[in-house]
Amino acid sequence: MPIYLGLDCGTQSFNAIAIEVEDAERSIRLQLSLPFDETWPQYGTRNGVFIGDDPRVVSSSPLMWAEALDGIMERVARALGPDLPRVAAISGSGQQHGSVYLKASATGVLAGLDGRRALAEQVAGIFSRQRSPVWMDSSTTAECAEVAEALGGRIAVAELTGSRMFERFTGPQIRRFFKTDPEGFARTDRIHLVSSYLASLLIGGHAPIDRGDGAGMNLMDIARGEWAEAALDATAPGLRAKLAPIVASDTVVGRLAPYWRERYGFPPAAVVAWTGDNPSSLVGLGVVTPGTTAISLGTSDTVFTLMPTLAVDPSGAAHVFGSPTGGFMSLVCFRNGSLARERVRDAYGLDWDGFSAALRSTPPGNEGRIMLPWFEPEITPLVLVPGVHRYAGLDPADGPANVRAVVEAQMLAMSLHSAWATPAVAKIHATGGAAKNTALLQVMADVFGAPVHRIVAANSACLGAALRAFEGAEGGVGRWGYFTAEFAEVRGEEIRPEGASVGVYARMREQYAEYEAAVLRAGDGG
Ligand code: XUL
Repeated sequence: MPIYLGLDCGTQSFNAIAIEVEDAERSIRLQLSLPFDETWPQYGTRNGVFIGDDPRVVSSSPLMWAEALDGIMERVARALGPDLPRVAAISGSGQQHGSVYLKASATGVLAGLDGRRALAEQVAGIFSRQRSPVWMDSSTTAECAEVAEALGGRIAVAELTGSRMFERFTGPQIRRFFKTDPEGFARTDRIHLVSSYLASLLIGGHAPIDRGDGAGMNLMDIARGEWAEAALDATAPGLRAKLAPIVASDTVVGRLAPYWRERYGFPPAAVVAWTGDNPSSLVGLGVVTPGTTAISLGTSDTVFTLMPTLAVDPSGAAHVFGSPTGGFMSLVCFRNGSLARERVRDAYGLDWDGFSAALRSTPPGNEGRIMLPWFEPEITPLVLVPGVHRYAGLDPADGPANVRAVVEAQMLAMSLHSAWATPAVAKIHATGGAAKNTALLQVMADVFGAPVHRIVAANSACLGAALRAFEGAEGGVGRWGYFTAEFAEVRGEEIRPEGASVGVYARMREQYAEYEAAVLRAGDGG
């Protein structure tokens, strides 16, 4: 039975999931997770990154990622033992937006990797920039403004690239490198994303960038899936020549280089294009048919929707990336997620059971009482100065009413600010810590007017990579729905919307939008 390997270079750890798939049989064969700080302490990262003297500058080590790839492949080989020759295909996901800068000598080094010597030792000299900027970097505000200005403003950039200029996106990061270290930029022959860099190490040559991750750069024409010349020109001179071509996410970009056979005994498995962790998660969460949306309830809450046709957030708050299944995906992020829920829980001295009981003891719609839950600055809508606003007699002393108010506010905001992403939500896959809470998922089902399924996915990006390895190598287009749901471990019964509550929330959403608009207009929110 063939084995498909998914790798994931996250922010804090390098991960692997191997699945076995044949006809009706499918199972997870192996799961590994190696935290960078503990496994490779010699690099001195904290939570996988370096924070600069200026805390807006956040980077990691591309050499550490190479060593981690080597280390995880070694452990995978050991764990699979005599079954190693059954590895048919490999794909991966990388933290989005991060970039790796290589000298011209990299091409020869990649092509000549020697199985007798460790990977990191061989690639140590190929970088024209020792540190890779990562998604946590927010130091490029000036560069964002410069490129936006050249391209006709923030909404024009969003229409062209899928997102307005964001500090962490690769284009502004490249521009900052060009401005602050022009010699380093001139020495750079090739700029990779974390995803395409790691794929390059696997195939022993420069791998292309996939449409999913390419959309996180502010450099790709999102509609055409090709480099946007105007964005390249506005970013840095001669950039086009330093970038790999863009390919569809299910492209086989090569085969495992001889290095991996010589060193660990891997077969020449197909390598399917790596993508970003968010597109990969979309698949790992089983969002493979239009109308399905995933909602991840974590530190921040995130809404991911699969979009067969392109739509762009008119407010400029959200992102559009390429979907690995073809088409597009929206990503809308809300910073006041579990943090806001915890603040309310703690304010009334509750535990999570008490929080759920409070939700159950209050009526859907909260008798018209509404909260704007900006305990921290908010991403969607953009709120720079935090503030919690209460309306229609919501009494700060009334614990249960405030519990319901924060949950309803979050669900209403998610529904309101993801409504531009089409098609309408027909089914929700809920994941993340708070998805355990059935009373909360009932509010979700009622606000969205759609059934909710709870998904247990320990590492959805990594699982997505394994599923993509299968799909890309076996040409399994159309078979996604056939097995993703089983791997994504749909747990528990479906939580169905209740008709009367759906109507209550449809009216409440209008009211919520009015309150929100009034605060934003008044500038209280920043
Ligand atoms: C998305 C983003 C993060 C990174 C790291 O835009 O910045 O989700 O992909 O996970």
